[in-house]
Amino acid sequence: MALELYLDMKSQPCRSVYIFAKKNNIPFVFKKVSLLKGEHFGEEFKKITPIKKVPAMRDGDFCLAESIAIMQYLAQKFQTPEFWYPTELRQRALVTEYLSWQHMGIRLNGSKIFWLRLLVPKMLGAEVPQEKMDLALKELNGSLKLLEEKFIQDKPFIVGDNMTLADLVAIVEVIQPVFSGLDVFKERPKLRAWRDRVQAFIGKELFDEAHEDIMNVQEKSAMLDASALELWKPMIFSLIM
Ligand SMILES: N[C@@H](CCC(=O)N[C@@H](CS)C(=O)NCC(=O)O)C(=O)O
Repeated sequence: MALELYLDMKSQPCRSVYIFAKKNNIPFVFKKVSLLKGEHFGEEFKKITPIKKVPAMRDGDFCLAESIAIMQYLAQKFQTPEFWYPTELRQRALVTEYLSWQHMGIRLNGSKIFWLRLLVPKMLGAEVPQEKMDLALKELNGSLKLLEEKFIQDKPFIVGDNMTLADLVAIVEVIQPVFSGLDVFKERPKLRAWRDRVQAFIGKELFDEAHEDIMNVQEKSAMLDASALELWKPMIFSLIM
């Protein structure tokens, strides 16, 4: 049975798993789980993971959730090149440090901006209170400053001269607010140079292919039906209340 990846390409962690698998020529079956249609709440997907979030993976009778766990599994199973997840003690610790920090350290703040700037007004027609927006921007700026000053510093990549899982996981999160019209790279030349290196490493074709769906999210969110909106309302209101 072929390895299955359950993905919605509007999701940042799904894009990192997708890029990782494609870049390493790992064969897989793409199983689309539409977040906007609420398919991740369905009975079928619950059998893959009761966590009810994408990405998820099935390899025979083995199911796994969480993007980082999936990529580490794939790296080990398919013996991907050493640079992705180096075995040297300190290098690996630094990759793990970033991967542990990023969930709350940057993903949360970048996602919040994406929701507040794009999906909340578009999906709900709701106005976001200015103080909520200001606070979210302040938090994102703090995250980006840490990414530049603590993690990237003056190195080509987060852990030094080579691309690792840390850079892949970082780029998909850092770029998410850009699709809501916020240019996070403006006035951040160091971050911009790092982005260019990471994108060049991944390759323009694969990078663009992975981001095609999110680029069109504005039109797609406008086509949502009311039942799908109901699924997301509690989460959306928690952001603006
Ligand atoms: N820590 C998880 C995060 C997974 C996650 O939050 N996925 C989102 C999409 S980006 C999701 O499925 N959300 C559905 C929901 O919250 O109901 C990972 O890295 O895989």
